[in-house]
Amino acid sequence: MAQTSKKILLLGDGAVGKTSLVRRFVEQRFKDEYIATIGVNVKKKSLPDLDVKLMLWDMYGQKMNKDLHSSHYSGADGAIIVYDLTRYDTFLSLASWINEVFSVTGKIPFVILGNKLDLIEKYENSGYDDFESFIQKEQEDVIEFYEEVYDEVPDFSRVSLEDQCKWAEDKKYEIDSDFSYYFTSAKTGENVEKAFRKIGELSSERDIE
Ligand SMILES: Nc1nc2c(ncn2[C@@H]2O[C@H](COP(=O)(O)OP(=O)(O)OP(=O)(O)O)[C@@H](O)[C@H]2O)c(=O)[nH]1
Ligand SMILES: [Mg+2]
Repeated sequence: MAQTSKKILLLGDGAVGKTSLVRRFVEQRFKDEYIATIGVNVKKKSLPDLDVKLMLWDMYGQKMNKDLHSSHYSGADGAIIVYDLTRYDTFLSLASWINEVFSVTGKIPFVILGNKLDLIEKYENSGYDDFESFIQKEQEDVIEFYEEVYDEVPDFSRVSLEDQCKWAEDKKYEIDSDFSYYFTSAKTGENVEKAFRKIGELSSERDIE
C-alpha cells in the first residue's frame, strides 16, 4: 500500500527546540549551537509500520513576522507544539499557538512537548538551589540571541509539573479536544520517537474516522 503523506507543523516560541527535535527524530543527532530558523524547513520521515510519511514543517518561532506563520498552516494534518521547560513564558504561549493554528485548520490532532527535560534533571542533580543562575550557564546561546535581537534576557523559570498537567487537563476540556502531552529531550532523545509516532498515529486515524 502506498504511504500517505501527512503535513505536520512544528510550532512554539523561539529556541524551545523545534529544529533540534526534528534533527533528533530524523537524523538521530543533536547540536548545542543555536541557529534560529528563518522561514520554514520541511524534513521527511517515513513510518513504514503505520504506512505514513511525515512531512515535518519546522517553522521559525521568533516573534518577528509572526503573521506570516499562519500562511503555512493550511492543509496541515497535525501539529507538534513545543515549549521549553526552563522558560515559563514559552509555556504561557501554548494557548495562543493552539488558537492560531485552529483558526486556520479547524480542529486537528496535536501533541504538546515540554522540551529540554535533561536540563531539569541536571539541575535537580546539581546541588544548586538557584534555578535561574544554573540555567543561565546552560542556555548561553539562547541568551546571546535574545540580547542581540531583542535587547532582553529570556524569562528563565520553571513551571511545576503538577501545574502543567492541571493546565493540560483544563485545556482539553475547554477546547473539547484530546491531546497527548510529553516531556522530551532533543539532547538525550528521551520520548522524542514516542511523541512523533503519536502524531503519526493520530493523523492517520483521522482518515479512518
Ligand atoms: N539541553 C538541551 N538543549 C536543547 C534541547 N533542545 C534544544 N536545545 C538547545 O536550544 C537551542 C534552541 O534550539 P532550536 O532547536 O534551534 O530551537 P527552535 O525552536 O528551532 O528555535 P527557532 O528556530 O528560533 O524557532 C539550541 O542551542 C539547542 O541546542 C534539549 O532537549 N536539551
Ligand atoms: Mg528552529
